[in-house]
Amino acid sequence: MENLETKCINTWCPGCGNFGILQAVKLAVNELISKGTPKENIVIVSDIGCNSKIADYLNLNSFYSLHGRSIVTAMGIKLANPELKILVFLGDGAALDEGISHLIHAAKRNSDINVIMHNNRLFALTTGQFTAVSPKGLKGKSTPEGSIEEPINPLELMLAANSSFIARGYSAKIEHLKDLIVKAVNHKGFSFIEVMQPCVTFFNNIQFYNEKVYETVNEELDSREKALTLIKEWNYNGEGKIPLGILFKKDRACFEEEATKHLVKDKKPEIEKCLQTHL
Ligand SMILES: Cc1ncc(C[n+]2csc(CCOP(=O)(O)OP(=O)(O)O)c2C)c(N)n1
Ligand code: SF4
Repeated sequence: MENLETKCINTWCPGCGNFGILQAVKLAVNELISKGTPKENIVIVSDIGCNSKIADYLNLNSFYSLHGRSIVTAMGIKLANPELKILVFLGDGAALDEGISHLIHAAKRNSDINVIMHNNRLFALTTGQFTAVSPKGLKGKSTPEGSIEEPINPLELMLAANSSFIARGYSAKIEHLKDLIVKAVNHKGFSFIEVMQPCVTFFNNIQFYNEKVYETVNEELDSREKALTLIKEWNYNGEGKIPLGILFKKDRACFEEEATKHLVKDKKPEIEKCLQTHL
């Protein structure tokens, strides 16, 4: 096992779902390394929020970004070096409020990056403001009388944005989440994993998730209709069961290959000359 520990003191609240995600990532990274991915080719791009401290707790190459811009930062890194395997960690506030346009465009472009959204359904680091996925009625710092808005369904959004890999995991199902992460990294193209992550301090729904989640194996992965049926089983308010697993996967050309194939073929001598001049 590769030692991925760092010297950083962990400041997550005891019992936080982020611990399960960290453990799943460690297992996934170890599996990728044992199957031939060089450790130095695995890059963490993290955002801002409780979730993003994960970069501090993993002894891997990493870059701190913020407010959903982690997604475009990751796209830039991937474009510069397509050999890299990039894991982007961000919260629901960053992905679906502050940086929602970046998420949609990365999915639309099929950029070969892996977005892992820690969904605790509120802004946790800033002590509990509502986000686009907070249930109607959620009481918090910004909604003392309860949120009056219906939540959006982020997986439905990803399907509409043409994401080529859509999955949902749960922070308490570590082995299952590890498998999702490995499969997402091995998928060529954009991947989106939503991880249900209880915030024990501001929105403790561990019991709710334990009762609601179930693992599914979708036999028609490239069917948009099937994916939509699974995705709509839960409405983010309360009703319905919560399916976990890969809910949609359909291969198509990825952004980095499309964007660079002409460049590499036609412009390589020019680029090399330019580099020589400037070095
Ligand atoms: C420029 C700037 N604006 C606002 C903030 C405050 N801020 C810190 S983290 C955060 C959002 C965190 O929420 P989320 O993305 O859901 O992650 P979580 O903390 O729940 O893991 C915000 C708004 C900041 N640090 N910097
Ligand atoms: S505030 Fe919530 S999300 Fe942040 S570390 Fe504590 S339990 Fe986890």
